[in-house]
Amino acid sequence: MTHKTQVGIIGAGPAGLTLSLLLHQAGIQSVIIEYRSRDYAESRVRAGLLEQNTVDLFNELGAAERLNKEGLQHQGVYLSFDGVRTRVPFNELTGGRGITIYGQQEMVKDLIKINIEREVPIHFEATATKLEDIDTASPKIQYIQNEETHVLECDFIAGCDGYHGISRKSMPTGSYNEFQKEYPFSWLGILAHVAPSSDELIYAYHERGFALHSLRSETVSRLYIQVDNNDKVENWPDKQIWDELEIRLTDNKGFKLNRGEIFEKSITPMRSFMIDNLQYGRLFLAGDAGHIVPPTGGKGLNLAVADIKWLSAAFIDWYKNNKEEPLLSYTSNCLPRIWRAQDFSNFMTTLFHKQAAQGSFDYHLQKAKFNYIIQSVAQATTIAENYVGLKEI
Ligand code: RFL
Ligand code: PHB
Repeated sequence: MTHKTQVGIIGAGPAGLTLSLLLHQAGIQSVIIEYRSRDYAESRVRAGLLEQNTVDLFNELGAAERLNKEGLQHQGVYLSFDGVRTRVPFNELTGGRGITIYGQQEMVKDLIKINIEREVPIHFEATATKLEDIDTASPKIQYIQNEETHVLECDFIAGCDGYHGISRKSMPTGSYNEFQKEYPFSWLGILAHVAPSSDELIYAYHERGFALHSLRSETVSRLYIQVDNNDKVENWPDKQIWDELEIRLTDNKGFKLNRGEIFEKSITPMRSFMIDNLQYGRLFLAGDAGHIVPPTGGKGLNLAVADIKWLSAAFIDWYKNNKEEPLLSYTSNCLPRIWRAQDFSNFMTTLFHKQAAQGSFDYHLQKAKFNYIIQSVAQATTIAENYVGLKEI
């Protein structure tokens, strides 16, 4: 079957679902093709940290009712190194800005519900298999659903299909350069039915490796520990995870870890990935399809939403004002912000992970960087403004 729309969107992650709502608000049609089932997309556990800009956009879209009710607002973050803990107060250092903790899967649930209420078509369990004619005015997405091949003809294709999707791979060789950094460690992340042991997030360097204390609600905690790249979830019985978290998070401020039932456990590799061109012809990439940051800065989802802000504005200008320039400037408008987040994510990753022998030259450099946060308001402000997200994106 062949059908038509104005913007064909591949992927019902935060990027694709936000784009469709912004286009709908402007009276522009779109169709989303999503490989996974609705149930799977709504239960995939990932991010939790939303920047102010992201929350503001969901409010503008009328998609923040539950986020405003259930999201947890934080005005600071704890950073700890070898058990010495400091706090970076965002509100003091950034003129009242902060972050909101709200699970990505909750946000995806909200966005899917609102898309469906607004009658935006989402085809679940539909796999985009081929992009055709992307350098013409009538690009096409070939996809398979229920073992049948379909074609979606569009004016534009938005590749919001994540790192493993087909959009980036459909851009011709030579149309972009790739930059990549693989880190020699991964995160073992858990969700547990237990009250958070801290009112704000804690990022901790310990000689046994990094640990992060995050949370989802008054009764659910989200915690991570650094593990080796080839480690397996099966190697980590629950008690061992709690013991390790306790060792790594213990500090000079009397931290006490609450333990509870672990109901989710997974290992995520740490990678930085970047390309220097997000457009080829009528195909535009947004979110993880075009860039990956290690999760230490909490930036991936926020970058995806910020890309979409630019992309939707450019589509709207094209349809409403007959202007092509914003579409042609999409890449150059996005890249500086993405590189800034790449740098911050790499900074946080190298500062808090165990990479060098305890007491070595590189260890002392890490520690000096941490001490500088305590010594210098300028350095603490640099961290605060990057962490909450720069206002101008
Ligand atoms: P997604 O969410 O990967 O969505 C892409 C969608 O495309 C679908 N797809 C296809 N559909 C049709 N045909 C095909 N051929 C397809 N190929 C793929 C997929 O099924 C999927 O539904 O990309 P998007 O929208 O760009 O969103 C990016 C974010 O998901 C990601 O950056 C964040 O989760 C990163 N991240 C964090 N970001 C933050 O801003 N704050 C955080 O606190 C944060 N913590 C994290 C994170 C990511 C983590 N992991 C698991 C990688 C913590 C972790 C542990
Ligand atoms: C999370 O809550 O899942 C989270 C928070 C901060 C990060 C990464 C993940 O830097």
